[in-house]
Amino acid sequence: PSIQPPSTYEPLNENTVVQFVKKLNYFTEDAALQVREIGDGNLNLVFHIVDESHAKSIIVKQALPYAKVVGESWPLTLERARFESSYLQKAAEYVPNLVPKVHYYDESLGLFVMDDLSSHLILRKGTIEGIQYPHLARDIGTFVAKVTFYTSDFYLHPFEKKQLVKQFINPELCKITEDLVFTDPFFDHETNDFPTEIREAVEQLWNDSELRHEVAKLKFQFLTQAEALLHGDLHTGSIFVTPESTKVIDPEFSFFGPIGFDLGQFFANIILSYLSQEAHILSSKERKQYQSYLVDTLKQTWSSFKQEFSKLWENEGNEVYTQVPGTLESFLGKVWVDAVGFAGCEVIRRTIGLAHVADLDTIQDLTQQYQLKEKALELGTYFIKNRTQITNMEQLIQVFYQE
Ligand code: SR1
Ligand code: MG
Repeated sequence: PSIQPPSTYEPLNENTVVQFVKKLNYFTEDAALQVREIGDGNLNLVFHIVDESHAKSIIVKQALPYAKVVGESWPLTLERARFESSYLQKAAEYVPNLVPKVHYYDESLGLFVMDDLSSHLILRKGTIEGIQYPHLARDIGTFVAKVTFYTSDFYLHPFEKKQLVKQFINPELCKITEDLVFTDPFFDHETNDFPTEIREAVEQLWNDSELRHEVAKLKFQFLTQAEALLHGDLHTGSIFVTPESTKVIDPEFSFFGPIGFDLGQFFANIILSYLSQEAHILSSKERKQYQSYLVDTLKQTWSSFKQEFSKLWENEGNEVYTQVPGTLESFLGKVWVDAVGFAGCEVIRRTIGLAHVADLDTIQDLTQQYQLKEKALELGTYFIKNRTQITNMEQLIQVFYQE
């Protein structure tokens, strides 16, 4: 279907964005503003606006009426600016220290204004450089636990929950995930992108009917299980970090879905970082240290999530079944199995689908890059097929961790 932006819509440029922010009275009238378009993602324009003399800065993020990564042939609704800013505002109710503050949202221009986080680094860049973030795991575990618990039926009145579900019906962005994460990589589809050298391994995956059946189950869970408000794209490019601070960004894919999806995407991207370190950190001693840090990050993320979610369930659960012994354990068991399966899908799609990760793609030694990509496909397949047998984090880690 063709999507027409409102007639008042225009994509801003470095001149018009300055005129726009001046009207918001965030900067003084006479401020000499410096502006740069810094968007390096797949979808939007991102302007960094600085008033050096008053040490003030801000970010303006504007949706384009198409996907930047592909071009105007892939139309996309501007409403994603609403999903993104509403999610950040919702998350700020529970974890204000873990998201940028939203200052302003403009529907007709498909944009919002938020805190400047340029003191932080994108986590994916940090992990490629081998930097450790001691608070990351606790922060992400807590983030997912709080945002999902407080937007679930375990906490909200069913009327309030359904009202919120309505607000976050996000069909277009969900469709991207349905296609790019759950469908295209498992078929010979034109959006796939992989070197011919690994074609045999990819064809093996396409011919694996057991794998496809399991992915089908995961896709239908994604389509139908409105457990809680999800970020929807929680990879390491959606997290800004310093060693002391974590900020989750880019929730334009937010919607009500299965909680394991956010955790699974995060796990998958940490695991892709683990695999690719073979090429990025050449000293084997330093590599092993960093890989062991990444493994600890996986363990602590899951344990923080579990601990925080359980605490909220016990102290603030409103649904009557939260009081029934065993219900929490069985729900957490479900979230775990889902997370392992979704992690498998994410590992595979980031290797052979449309949207890759720099962790693997920047590996200069192509023989090594292809070997690691094949390993990623094997791992992803194993997670998906064996997710009900991998009952805890120790077992998941054993699948790839060599001490
Ligand atoms: C067309 S968008 C491609 C990918 O970028 C986003 O960050 C999501 O991960 C999406 O799948
Ligand atoms: Mg994004």
